Amino acid sequence: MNVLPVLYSFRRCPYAIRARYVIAVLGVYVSLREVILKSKPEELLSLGGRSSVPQLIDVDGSRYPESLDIIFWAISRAADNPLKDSLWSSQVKTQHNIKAWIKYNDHFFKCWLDRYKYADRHPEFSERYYRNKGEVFLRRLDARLAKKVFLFGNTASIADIAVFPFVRQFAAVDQAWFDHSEYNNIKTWLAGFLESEVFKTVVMAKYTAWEPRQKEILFPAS
Ligand SMILES: N[C@@H](CCC(=O)N[C@@H](CS)C(=O)NCC(=O)O)C(=O)O
Repeated sequence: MNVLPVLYSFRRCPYAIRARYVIAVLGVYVSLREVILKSKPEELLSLGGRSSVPQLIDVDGSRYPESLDIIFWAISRAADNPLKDSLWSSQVKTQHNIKAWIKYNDHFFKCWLDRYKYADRHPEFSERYYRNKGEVFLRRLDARLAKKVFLFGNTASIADIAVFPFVRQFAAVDQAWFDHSEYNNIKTWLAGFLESEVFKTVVMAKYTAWEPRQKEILFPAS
């Protein structure tokens, strides 16, 4: 049995980034295992079923195979941290809307992001076509951020944290285009995350691929 919950993670994966971000800001400790997707460790594969990252295995063996499961797990472990109330509203209507934004990201935006990023693998349409499709999401996000600093008010919710790693990728496909785009509210919002200490030094800290007998990596590192 592990002393700490184990988080299988991959540094650049947007799903893993959002899980690590919530874990980091809530200060819930896990043992981080960096995974190379092309050579996943036997310990992850032998769990059976899906072997995507992030995945969390709690000390009692409970398994959380999706980034959102991990985010809610972290919130449930942070009972004494007042920050959890701004990340996840206690109001049912807001909870519903937070989930709707995450769904919109995961099931609509992500699909066009992948095509935009790898337009050469989807030659049916041009890179610009895929970018235009993704901009439908960006326009809505920007309009929302014109009214509030974050999606649900003046503090970040899990919707912001779940979405920003994907917008980061979209922006990076053609950084010059993004920098000159009209999405000024998104630029400010995104920079707030990317330039934060927690993102730069904790969430995106680099680790070598995990090996079974190595020393445990405590995350978030103090
Ligand atoms: N719905 C999953 C998606 C996770 C996912 O697709 N992760 C990618 C890396 S970014 C992955 O593990 N790909 C390799 C695989 O699926 O085996 C979540 O929210 O955690």
